[in-house]
Amino acid sequence: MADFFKLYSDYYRVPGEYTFKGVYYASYVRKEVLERPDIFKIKPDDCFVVSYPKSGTTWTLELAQLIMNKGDTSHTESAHHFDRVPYIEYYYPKFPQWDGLKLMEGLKSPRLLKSQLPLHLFPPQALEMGCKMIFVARNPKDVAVSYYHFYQTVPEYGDYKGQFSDFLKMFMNKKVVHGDWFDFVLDWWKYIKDNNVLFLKYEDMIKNPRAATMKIANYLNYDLSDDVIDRITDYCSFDKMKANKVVNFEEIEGHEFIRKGQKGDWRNHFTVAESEAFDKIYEERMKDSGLSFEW
Ligand code: PPS
Repeated sequence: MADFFKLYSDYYRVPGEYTFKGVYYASYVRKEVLERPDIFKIKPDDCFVVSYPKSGTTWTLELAQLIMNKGDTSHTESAHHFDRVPYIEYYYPKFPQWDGLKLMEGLKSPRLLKSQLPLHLFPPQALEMGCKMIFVARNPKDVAVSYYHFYQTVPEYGDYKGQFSDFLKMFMNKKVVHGDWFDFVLDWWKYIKDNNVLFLKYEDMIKNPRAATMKIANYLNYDLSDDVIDRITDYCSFDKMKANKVVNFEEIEGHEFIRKGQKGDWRNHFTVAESEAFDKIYEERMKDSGLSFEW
């Protein structure tokens, strides 16, 4: 079954590809910060939302930011999501305004920050300082599907036009940007279990979005009224986020960043054989972790 996802040597390469300490990256992940994480001037009251791509990061960040603003939407409405929430390792010349390092330096504390760095490349000073951290994870089949659509629309990944089956092979062979989902989630999971990290699953958030808002508010120590919790939850509902021009990427033609927002879209993409082969690898990789996901 290992050969099922065999990758051919002519698989798709992202612009400026490089591999750093076992993780595959495109040029938009600034190599300098991987080599020198001390460049980040972390503050003890920084709060991070950490995730593997396509796991519900943007949703979680919007919820957290509104909670930190006690439900006041004026700040959230005032600028694009990427202007308000630095993605700390991001730098892409086409969008210089979203330079993560520069943006985080200009923010007032307490800062809300996004990172998709694996544990071994995450700035260690943030862990030592005990910065607040919300980790959001999603079942890897839906992550692969969401990521496939993202690859086709975002300039950072070049001009990708592959089939899903080819993308899945790259996903299973650590050749998508940010590397292997299993390595990423399982490494972080070991840390999360022993530390004060809020761990959220995308599937739980979909099932009970209000509970997710409550969990984030409690974790960040914001005592908000039921009415404010309801308003924040509603403001960040899928339909409202999809229609929200400062979250969805209206300015990039053809880009559907807030796409489908469902559990189980993988059923529309995986063949039965792919799903069975994936399940075997999933069982093998996840066994003994105590972590499981709903499909
Ligand atoms: S990224 O690019 O890594 O930051 O993407 P990320 O934000 O982690 O994940 C994008 C997926 O999350 C879905 N999404 C939502 N689902 C439900 N409710 C809300 N409010 C919501 N906001 C974003 C988004 O549609 C992507 O999933 P797919 O499956 O592609 O629709």
